Amino acid sequence: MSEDVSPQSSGSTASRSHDRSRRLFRQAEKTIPGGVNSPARAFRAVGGDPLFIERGEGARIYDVDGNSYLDYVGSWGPLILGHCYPEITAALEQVLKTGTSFGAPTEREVEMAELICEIVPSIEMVRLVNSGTEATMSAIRVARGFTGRDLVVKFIGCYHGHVDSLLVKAGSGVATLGMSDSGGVPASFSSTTIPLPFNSVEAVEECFARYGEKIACIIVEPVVGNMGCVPPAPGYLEALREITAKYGALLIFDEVMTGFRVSRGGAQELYGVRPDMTTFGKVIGGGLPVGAYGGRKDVMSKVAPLGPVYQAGTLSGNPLAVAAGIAALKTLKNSPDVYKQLDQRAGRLVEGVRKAAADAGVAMTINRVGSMFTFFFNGGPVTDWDSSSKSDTKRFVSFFQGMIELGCYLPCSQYEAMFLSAAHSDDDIAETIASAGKALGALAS
Ligand code: KE4
Repeated sequence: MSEDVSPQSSGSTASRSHDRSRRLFRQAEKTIPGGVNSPARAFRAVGGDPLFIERGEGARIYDVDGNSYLDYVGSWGPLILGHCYPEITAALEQVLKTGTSFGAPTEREVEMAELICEIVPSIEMVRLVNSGTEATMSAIRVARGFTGRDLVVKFIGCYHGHVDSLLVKAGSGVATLGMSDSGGVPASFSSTTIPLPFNSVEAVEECFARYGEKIACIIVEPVVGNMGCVPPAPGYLEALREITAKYGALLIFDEVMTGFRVSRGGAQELYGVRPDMTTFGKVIGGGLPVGAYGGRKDVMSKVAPLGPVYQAGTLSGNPLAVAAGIAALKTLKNSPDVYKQLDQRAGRLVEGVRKAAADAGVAMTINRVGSMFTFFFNGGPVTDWDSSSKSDTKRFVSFFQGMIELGCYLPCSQYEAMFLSAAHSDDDIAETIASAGKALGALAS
């Protein structure tokens, strides 16, 4: 066996061996690009090798070396009820006996669609897909089909999945037609995307004054999770609603992360702003691959086979994933206090860490909406990509590695949201605050 060279073996995690993870990662790198099936997991931003996870239970995950962690990633948001939630597991066991996919309509898909329409009033019709990316890709296609316009407005630092035209990094400032962040995306694909700074009403007004009649839609994370957690400024979402209506563009809320997360009805319920379309993912699959897009009936009537906008998927609405999603949504619908409890517990956790950072003399800004939050190593405020990107990522890395050593699994990037689940107990929160105190103390020393 080759000598163990990963930083984690250099004593930084003396009491925690990661040998099996490291070996598996070296093996994975031979056949999987970067050794991971999604770049976000690669630990590139935090150093060392990614941990290979063997199992999860409630609020905890266990890596292949037998180490236990309190999980604040929750599969990047889906596991709001925690790992191996009994009702979801039971629903899956039932489906396994009757067949996992038919490529034909099933009763469960009707139940799922009716649940989403019931819980999120702006959704009059909804189409199930297999990921958040498929949902956002389809939603902007429908917006273009409905309006007959080409331009799409997105916001710098927002991520809507790996849709060619949405992988765009703007020039700063005034609305310009940006070049793509990703290789392999022709300039012509991203030339119809206008990236603007988040939380600037003025930038949106200027953009619409210039391009308004050609803009099909705005797509926005109503609470941004993908530059770290950044809430909308007071009145911002209302302004987006007003401006899009004024110019006949559609307002798309990308609630893949916030849907059924920041409240039962998502960010649109929390802030009282009704979009024309909404995209979902993560929580609605209960840990299995489910995405969805939906909204106004007149808009969704453009979707084939009803209308001219084509979108399809072999496994869309498959019984296995939909059964997990229904179990998750029914649990959330029938648990009157679940969101209040999530909010209170996350509030306690954040206040404890805020105090620990102050005690350690470490500059930290914490943004939180419900049970999604981010610890920014930043004097703050953090209100957009420009401020978020000024965070001290070196300090984040040290904090991240320290928390791993202490048994807390955080997102491996300063620019991601953390998530609390309903399975995290008061003791788990107390343990996390104590661990954060130690990790922050080590930073300051
Ligand atoms: P998926 O295609 O990954 O299911 O969803 C794409 C997507 C769309 N919209 C929002 C607001 C999202 O946050 C995402 C995906 N989120 C990332 C983490 N921030 C997924 C993790 C990953 O890429 O591995």
